[in-house]
Amino acid sequence: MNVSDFDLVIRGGTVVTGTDTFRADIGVVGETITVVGEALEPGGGRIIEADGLLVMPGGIDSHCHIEQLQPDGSEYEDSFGHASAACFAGGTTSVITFAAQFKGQRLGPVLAEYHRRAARGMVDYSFHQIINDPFDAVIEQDVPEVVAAGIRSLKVFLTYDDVRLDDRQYLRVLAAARRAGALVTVHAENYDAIAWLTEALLKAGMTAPKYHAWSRPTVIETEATHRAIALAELVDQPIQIFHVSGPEPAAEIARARARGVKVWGETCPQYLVLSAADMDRPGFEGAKFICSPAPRGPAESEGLWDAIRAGTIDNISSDHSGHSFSIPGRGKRAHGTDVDFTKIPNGVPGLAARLPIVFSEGVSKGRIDAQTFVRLTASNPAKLFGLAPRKGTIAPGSDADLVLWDPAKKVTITNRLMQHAIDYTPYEGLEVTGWPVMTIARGRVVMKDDVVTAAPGSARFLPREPYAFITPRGVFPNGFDAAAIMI
Ligand code: DUC
Ligand code: ZN
Ligand code: ZN
Repeated sequence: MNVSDFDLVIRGGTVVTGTDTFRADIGVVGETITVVGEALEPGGGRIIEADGLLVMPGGIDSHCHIEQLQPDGSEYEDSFGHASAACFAGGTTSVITFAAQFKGQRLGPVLAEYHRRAARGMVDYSFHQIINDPFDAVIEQDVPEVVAAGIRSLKVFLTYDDVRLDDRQYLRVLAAARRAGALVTVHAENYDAIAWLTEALLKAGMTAPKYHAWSRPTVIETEATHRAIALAELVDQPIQIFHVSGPEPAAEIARARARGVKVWGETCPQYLVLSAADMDRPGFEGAKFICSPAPRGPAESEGLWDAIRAGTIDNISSDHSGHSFSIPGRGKRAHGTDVDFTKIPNGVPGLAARLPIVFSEGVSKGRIDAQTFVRLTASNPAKLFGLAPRKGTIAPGSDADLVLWDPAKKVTITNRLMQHAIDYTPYEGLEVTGWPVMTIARGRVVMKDDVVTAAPGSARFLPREPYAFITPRGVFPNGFDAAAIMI
């Protein structure tokens, strides 16, 4: 019997971390786990009985768009408050979202604005700094300053009008990241190929939502993935490829990793359970499923599970994008419904659905074990983005971010359960086995039985210190470090 002044003891659960599964009690003082042991007694604090439940680290969603401004002046519709509720509903306790630079902007004021927004929420947060315009002052002054302020990841788009970088600009960002000590995350699709195919589709009158997938087949993602990795290899700069949609782009990552390149791959639930056929639903319904890369099909989803088991894909984020469906003039209907697929905003909401879908499709269906689930959804993103060991594990000294999980509970996903501000979920009607019954964020119970209780403004910024995981290898194709010379 270990009697102590715990504020909270979680008793009798099966603790699952990224490396171990064992029965233990967890003692929490304030916001922090202090003991993982046996027969803990709180000595006056609260006891939560977790018999029959899995006790796992709170999820980390390292790719989600929240209150993010768009080049056309619109905004992703979920506020940080609503997004926080959705996170807690689905067992997620930390997010890495985005601070988006547009043409001509310096990074300091951009980052300050996103800090103001995120601080109003409840979920702990960091940002990837999006670089859309790598002009001299941004590269020379702003990137080092932003990274020193704890934002240790940059994000670039290789496609999309107004935000995409050409190869020369991408090289410049890679080199700046290398000098500053940051990871680069990449949206990898071929801009010119998409533009060319899109023009042809529109000329042929092929304008319905399903042709979104035709405008960006896998090969244009595979090519851009290859190129993103090759240029990162040239600079010797670690990168993560966002939202890998199938085994072919994943194979590019696997080949590079096999020769030692520091490249990591992420996928999202939409590539595991949705398909191009969803964009062919009647009328405007297909718009609900438009996202980029486009969902492929069951064979590609199975191929992604192979890549997950092989370790090529080691992180599953939501790519949560809040575009409402039914409100005229907003979200998916921003330009009306009688429009070609290029006028429909990209992205699907998924903060709350992420963990249940990955657990159900992965663990409950026998594709992965529970430890792999924890690695994919919490401990790997924590390591890759410099949040470990504070986040992503269950150990003395770590934040008391926990999700209590009923592995047998069967739930049919509905939009009401998602608790975001968006009026639909692309996963409506999906049956899952395994569901979060309680979420604890820094020692506070923030969700119990689908009821979220957390105070607006209780979010905390997670500054990220330099960390060894993303140290470049010091290997250049011909031994010449161009990044040290080219500003
Ligand atoms: N694709 C992105 O690259 N960003 C947000 C939404 C999407 O589908
Ligand atoms: Zn993207
Ligand atoms: Zn995204």
